[in-house]
Amino acid sequence: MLSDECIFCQIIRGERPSRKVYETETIYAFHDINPQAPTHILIVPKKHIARLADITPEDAPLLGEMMVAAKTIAEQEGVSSGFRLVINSGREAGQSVFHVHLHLLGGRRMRWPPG
Ligand code: DGP
Repeated sequence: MLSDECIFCQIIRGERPSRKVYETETIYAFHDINPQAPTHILIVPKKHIARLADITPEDAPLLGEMMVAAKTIAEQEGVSSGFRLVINSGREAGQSVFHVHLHLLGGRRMRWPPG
């Protein structure tokens, strides 16, 4: 299910440009427009789910596929020796686009706590 107004759904449908790095039947991944690291990729399920807080047990395989995609993309982008995955769920956590997405960050030293 794709949502008309959602910008990530528009990217998935090809109605908004993106720099795609990976695509399967269920997942689409592209460069973040506002990169926070030398490598910053967004891994997005094609199914429209607003927040991680809205997933159901039926979504478990899809979330697993996102993790496998992250590993594959990290290798493809040359950052498999060290990368970070982030999901912001809810405005308080910093989520600004309400379509679940996994941030893949790499290419620089990461700090902890993330802030
Ligand atoms: P979050 O704050 O976790 O919801 O992350 C949303 C990310 O999406 C943010 O890092 C910027 C990125 N973003 C927003 N609009 C676009 C867009 O139109 N194209 C691309 N490539 N990235 C976008």
